[in-house]
This record gives sequence, structure tokens and C-alpha cells, in this order.
Amino acid sequence: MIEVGIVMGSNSDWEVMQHAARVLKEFSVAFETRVVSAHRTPDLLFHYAETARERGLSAIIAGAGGAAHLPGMLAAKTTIPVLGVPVPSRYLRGEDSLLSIVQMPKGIPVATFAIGEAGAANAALFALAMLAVSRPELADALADFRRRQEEAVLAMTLPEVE
Ligand code: RP5
Repeated sequence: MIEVGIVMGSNSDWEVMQHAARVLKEFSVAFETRVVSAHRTPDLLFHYAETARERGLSAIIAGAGGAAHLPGMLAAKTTIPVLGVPVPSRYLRGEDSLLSIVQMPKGIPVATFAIGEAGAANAALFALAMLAVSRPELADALADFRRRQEEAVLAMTLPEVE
């Protein structure tokens, strides 16, 4: 069963959003990927959000750039948690995306992550952490992941000064 939906406003967002997919794949959590544009395919957006719960999704990771209303509009139409990823935009480097996603008015929350690749990967890790609340094997896998990260940093060396 698909557990997490990864949606994005355009296939041009894939370069960033693939990092969410890669993390979920690494942890063997089933996900789907879809292009859903808030302003270009609004009916599809409503349909996706309205059917998310009955299809068994536990979280939706939504990435968009510019006036990025995709995460907020999805959150308006479903009570499944929506994790927003600001995609870097051409002219404002994603600051527009970030502010559009993070500044949700009170009442309809969107959990907002960093601009770009780090945000996409962290949104997936956050979705895993939510699933891991009731799944000990996922909690163990997350702990392992952190241990490996820690070991990698501890093994880092720096060049000698000449
Ligand atoms: C947004 O407009 C998308 O999320 C994308 O980040 C941006 C540009 O879309 P394209 O013109 O590349 O399709 O809706």
C-alpha cells in the first residue's frame, strides 16, 4: 500500500523532489510521485487531496516553486499531514517559494522545510519519523541512518596547512 505521496507543481521540480523519493526508497517505504499544479490543474489537486485518506496515505510531501500554493491548497482539502518543500525559483532563488509555503495563515498548517534538496530529503525523513511512531522497525532504521551519518562526520579529516 502506498504510504506517502510526493507531489510537485511541475516536472521541472523533479530535480529537487527526487531527493525525497530517494530517501523513502532507501527505507523501503512505498510512495507515489505525481505532478499536480495548483493553478494549472486545480481540479486534479482537489481530487488528489480529497482521495488521499481513503487511499491510505499517511503524509503528502508537496514541492513547488514561485507563488507556491500547492502545499497550502492540498492542506486545505485534506487532514493528512502536508510537508511543504520550497523549490528554488528562477528569479528569487526560492525565497518566494519558502515564504509562500511557510506563511500559512492560522488554521491550516503546512510543515515547511528548507529550500531545495535538503528540504526534500528532510521532508522524507520527517515523514519516516511520523510513521516510526508506531513502527519500531522504522525507528530502528532511522537510528541506524543517524549512526552512519555520525560515523561519517567522525571520520572526516582536514588538510594540513602548508
Ligand atoms: C511552479 O512553477 C512549479 O512548482 C515550478 O517550480 C514552477 C515552474 O514550473 P514550469 O514552468 O517549469 O512548469 O508551479
